[in-house]
Amino acid sequence: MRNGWEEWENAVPVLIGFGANVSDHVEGLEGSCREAVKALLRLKGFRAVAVSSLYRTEPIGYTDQPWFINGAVLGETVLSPRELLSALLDLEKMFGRVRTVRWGPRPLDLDIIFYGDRMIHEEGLVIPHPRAHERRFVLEPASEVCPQFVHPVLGVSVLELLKRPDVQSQAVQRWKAL
Ligand code: PH2
Ligand code: MG
Ligand code: MG
Repeated sequence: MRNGWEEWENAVPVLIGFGANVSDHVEGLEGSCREAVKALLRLKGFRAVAVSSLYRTEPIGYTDQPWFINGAVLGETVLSPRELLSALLDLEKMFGRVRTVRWGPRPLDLDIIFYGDRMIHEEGLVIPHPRAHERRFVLEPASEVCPQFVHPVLGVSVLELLKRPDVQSQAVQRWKAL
């Protein structure tokens, strides 16, 4: 007889990165990040294992925008990559995300960084996240929750990636625990 736990035997470890740099929350970016993590914790088919601190991070890519708050949630999921992606996109919409400038300001960005050791290259879904390995705003919080996680394409741990000089040169400051 199924008791509701069996499905979790096949749960896959996943790393989700989050970030925001505009907010109309009364408690600002910290408030939106807290709400976003709470919403993640309520997501059916996903359970959190560890939540990182919040980091203040300089904008990468499109630099003429405010600094971000970034963090990461290590979890496990019984959702497929597509199901997880669509749940995250729904959450972004709930937080008022309207897609305009690529890499531009946003009230909430939720990215699947790792989905176990799966490598996926599909329209709208690339895992591992194609730029995570070169971004300190992803690697620094990730190193708190899964330092030994090995990047399935590069075969290098999060901690090793974080030590690279081109990554270390990006400004990232640990701000506070959530
Ligand atoms: N996200 C981007 C582009 N640049 N910079 C920082 N610091 N943090 C982000 O989350 C971020 C970014 C595209 O998703
Ligand atoms: Mg992103
Ligand atoms: Mg995104």
